[in-house]
Amino acid sequence: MRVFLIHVRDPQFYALPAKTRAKNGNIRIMGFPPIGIMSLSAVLKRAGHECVMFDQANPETPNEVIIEEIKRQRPALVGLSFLSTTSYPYAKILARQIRAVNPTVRLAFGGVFATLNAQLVKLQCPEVDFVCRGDGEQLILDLAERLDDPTDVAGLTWAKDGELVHNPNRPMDRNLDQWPFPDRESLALDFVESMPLDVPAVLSLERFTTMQTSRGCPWPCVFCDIPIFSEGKWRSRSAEHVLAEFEHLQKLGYGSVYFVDDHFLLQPKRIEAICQGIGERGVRIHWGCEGRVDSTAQHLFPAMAQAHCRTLMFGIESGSQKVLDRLKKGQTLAEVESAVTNAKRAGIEIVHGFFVVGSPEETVEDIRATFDFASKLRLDTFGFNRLCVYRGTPLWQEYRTRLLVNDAEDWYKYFKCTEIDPTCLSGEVVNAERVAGMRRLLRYKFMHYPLQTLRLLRRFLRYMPLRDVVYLIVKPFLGAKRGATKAEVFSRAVEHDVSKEMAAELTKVADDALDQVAHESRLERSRLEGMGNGVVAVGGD
Ligand code: B12
Ligand code: SF4
Repeated sequence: MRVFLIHVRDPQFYALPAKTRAKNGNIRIMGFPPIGIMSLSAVLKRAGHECVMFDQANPETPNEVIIEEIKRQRPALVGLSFLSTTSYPYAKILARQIRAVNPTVRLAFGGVFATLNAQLVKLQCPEVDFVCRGDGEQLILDLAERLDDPTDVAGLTWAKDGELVHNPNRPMDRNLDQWPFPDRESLALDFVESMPLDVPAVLSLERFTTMQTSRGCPWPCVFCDIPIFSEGKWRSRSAEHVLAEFEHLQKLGYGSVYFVDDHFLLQPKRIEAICQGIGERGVRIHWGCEGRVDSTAQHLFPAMAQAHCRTLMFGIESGSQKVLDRLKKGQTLAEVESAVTNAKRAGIEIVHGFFVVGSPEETVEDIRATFDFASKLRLDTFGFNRLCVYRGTPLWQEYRTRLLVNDAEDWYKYFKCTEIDPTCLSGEVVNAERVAGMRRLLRYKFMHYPLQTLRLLRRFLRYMPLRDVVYLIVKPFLGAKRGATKAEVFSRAVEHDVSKEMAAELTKVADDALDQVAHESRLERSRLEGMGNGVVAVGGD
């Protein structure tokens, strides 16, 4: 069977060095590869199906081109994969455009957002035949076998005789080693490693990809839907399987890898075996991962550094214990300090902290405490995002009870907490504190950790023009927001605030206005391409 798989992105979440091509002729994109569809493609191909992938980060395959290909190649099934609330409007538009030209092709949605909102999505998008929930590997194989009567396909939400059918959940499969490595070589794209896109810096121009070595997280942080998506379980691939993938990637010429695991640092024995294997097998790939600060694997940070772990990212969230407790983060400030110190002592080159501001019950003093705390930590990089809420998280559930959101009307929207929660500070105050806090933090870093800061800047300078690095540093001191500058870097993420706002607004647009928005965004895209500054779109998390 011929299957098309499309990774639907909102254009805010990648950057495109438009004029650069890799040695193999591929277009180079700064962002994460679409590992979801790459995983499914490998599974389908192994089972003898034909699979064609499209990533919407590729400027050469906008909706119109994909639709032409559907008309030409007539796949039996088209799977649309998207991650989050913000890409759902784009997925809807594409699904409608496909349905308009082909009334019979089977359309399927999958990914975290679709999983957590399956029945509502199916009702809102009748043109989509199937909403696929949870892991997709076995599901897509089963679906391909039973396109005409998917009654027995677990994990599927569909309609029969006009009635919604919600098949039972698929039991969680712990054997992740059974699946082939993702199909990374079938898209005409190469990816460039950057910091997570809210830190607008290119770290390495080596061929970059992502890997998933484990799935899920059992903690109860109120703003996160992973525990619900993963049914509170953590599952992992064996060290042996991970090492075999590393060797495979090295042969293909990859130089850097980021793990998209929700919590890599969970099982010390597995980490130890991976690090040991990397040394024994001569794997030279640089890698990065995320984990909790209360990990019991911290004695392995030196082994990780030795095994080429260059980047370690912690969800620190706040410098106020009160706020951490409100967010049910289950960690203490002391744990944060010791994890960051241990990671730096171990020689991990870049230790990153994710923070949020604008949390419920957070005061101005709490925000200031957060920036002061971040200043004193030996972090190399940091991101301070406004806390957002979306359906599927415990916080959304709380807001429902408090009548701050209406599940029936708001389920596909996402909100900054400051917009809807009266226990939050206003958006203006949070933003003003954030700008002031960043200034203080940068000043502190330059004065107290000059060597660490200079080393990092040197690293950025290897891959970014000087003027862009300078802009990155002085931006927090400039005050008022500026529009896009000519001096944009590989990543225009320094400018991404405005586009992010626009993407968030799009989640609130009524269905019938979406097509107009899509048209405008195409025009905007052409405008950016025409600017010729080497960058088409931007990202941020
Ligand atoms: C890496 C990542 C990113 C990367 C981008 C990744 C990319 N490919 O472009 C970056 C940093 C850019 C990013 C950005 C954002 N992210 Co993010 N991201 C993740 C993360 C950590 C991993 C995703 C991943 O690669 N998974 C691995 C692959 C293998 O899994 P998968 O894609 O889910 O696919 C599997 C199944 O879902 C299924 N499947 C998927 N598609 C399909 C299709 C069909 C037809 C079928 C049958 C099955 C199927 O099969 C696959 C294999 O089992 C997830 C957390 C998570 N655990 O999912 C958050 C997550 C998806 N992100 C999230 C959010 C909120 C965002 C942002 C909106 C953040 C922000 N406020 O700015 C943006 C928006 C991005 C966008 N819309 O494009 C939320 C989504 C929550 C929600 N309900 O909306 C998550 C769940 C994290 C969280 N708890 O907060 N993100
Ligand atoms: S924020 Fe991190 S630690 Fe908390 S539940 Fe989500 S993945 Fe787990």
